[in-house]
Amino acid sequence: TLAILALGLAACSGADKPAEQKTEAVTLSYANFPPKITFPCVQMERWAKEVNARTDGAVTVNTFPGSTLLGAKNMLRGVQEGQADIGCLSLAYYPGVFPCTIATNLPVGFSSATVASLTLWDLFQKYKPAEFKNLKVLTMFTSAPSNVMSKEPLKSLDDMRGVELRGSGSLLRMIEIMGAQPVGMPMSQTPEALQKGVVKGLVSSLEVLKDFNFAEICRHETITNLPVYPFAVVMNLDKWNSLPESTQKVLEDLGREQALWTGQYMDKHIHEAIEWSKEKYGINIYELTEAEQAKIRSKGQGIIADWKTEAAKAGYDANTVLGDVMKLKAKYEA
Ligand code: 3IO
Repeated sequence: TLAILALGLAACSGADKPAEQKTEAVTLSYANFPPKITFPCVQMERWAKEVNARTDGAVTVNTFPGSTLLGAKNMLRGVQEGQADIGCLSLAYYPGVFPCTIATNLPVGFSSATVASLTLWDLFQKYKPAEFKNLKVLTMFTSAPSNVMSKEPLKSLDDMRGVELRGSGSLLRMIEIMGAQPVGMPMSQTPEALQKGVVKGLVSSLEVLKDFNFAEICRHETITNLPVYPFAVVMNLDKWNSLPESTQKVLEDLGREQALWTGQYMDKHIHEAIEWSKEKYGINIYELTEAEQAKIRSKGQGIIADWKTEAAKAGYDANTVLGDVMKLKAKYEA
């Protein structure tokens, strides 16, 4: 009876490994471009903690927020070349590089970061697009729908005419459509550009009012429900291939969960940030008229048409990809 019991225990703990042979310890570096308190870094810390716990301490993740290891624009190459093991990419900062997954940056009217993040993750899983070749995608998520934050009140499209607004990706075209002056730069350069007056406002999700203290300088917010910004967390492929199978499984099992966690964190944090900004700075919030919103939506169709051309050139069946985005969006909004 004892022998049978011992065999059973051995099988449960993995019979091919002696019990004392633990998974080899590994330390991974994880680079991020914005400051530590912002949502890409909050999700990074959560991921690092979960990975350490779920590997029973075998994997330690050293995090580098605030562009201390890699910045917004050299993140992709830095991870490909192994300067960091893991990096957090804002896909809109790399025009033309991610023709498939950038579909989630189109003006399709996502209602939340949770819906958009799960849509992006599922889209990636379906297509496994070549745009991420030589990388392991660990998780993906998005910001919440983008709105205008500005120094002066921009209550109408008339008010926006010629006003320099910072954005990236499709948001640059949306800024142009609204009649404002688009200025492209990563989020990490925006505090300085606002300070210096190079831009009069920005277009992104509203939690930055609190996390970058933009509410102090941008007291006026115009609700526009513009596109979300998609992100990918990627690992150097050689590093991935060097990891034990058991560790790889932990990381793979965390991918979708982390996308959901981050979307939910963002959606909740937006509300906190708006309340905080109202109390601390008395920010003003404006809505465009229905006619102005309809005009923006209608002109946004041109961005979708141009994306289709680009995606087709890259070898994708653009109508099917966009159809998948719309189907997933409807599924997660239900
Ligand atoms: C973003 C990027 C860094 C820190 C906080 C943020 N909130 C929303 C974004 C989206 C983005 O990449 C951008 O450039 O607006």
